[in-house]
Amino acid sequence: MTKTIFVLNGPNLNMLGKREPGIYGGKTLADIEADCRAAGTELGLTIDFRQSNHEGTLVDWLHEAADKAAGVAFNAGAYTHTSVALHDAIRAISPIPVIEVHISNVHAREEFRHTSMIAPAAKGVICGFGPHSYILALQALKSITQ
Ligand code: CA2
Repeated sequence: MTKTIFVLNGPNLNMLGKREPGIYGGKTLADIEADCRAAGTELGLTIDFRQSNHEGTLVDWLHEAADKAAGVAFNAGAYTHTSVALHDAIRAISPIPVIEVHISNVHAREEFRHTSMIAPAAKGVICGFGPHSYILALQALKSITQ
């Protein structure tokens, strides 16, 4: 049986490809989902790809991952920099590994993006490789999950 990986996306990521292509590139979230599904097929992973603009929904999905997923690739968007609730939810589903993902290099951007509330709870962080950050996270989850 293949492992299921949740790929969770937070606020405003549904706007990708429609605004600010200079920062995030031209791909839409649907394009990234298709890339993740193709990588999942190659890696032997089942991809469950979701996006919400609501913090509580993301908390609920992390809890759901504890029962249904071998790991989570998580782009929490701006909640990365603010959310104690997401930090706690990642801790709550331990030992399910959660990899923090960002399209942009948050450390090369505004100061407020340099802090992550979720990184201390995450297994690792991948940022700055554009949409390929998601594929790197899937490869890492493939290799660290049994
Ligand atoms: O680089 C990333 O993946 C981010 O998680 C993207 C978030 C940002 O708040 C994080 O600091 C880094 C933003 C999500 C997309 O926001 C858009 C805003 C306008 C137009 C298109 C997308």
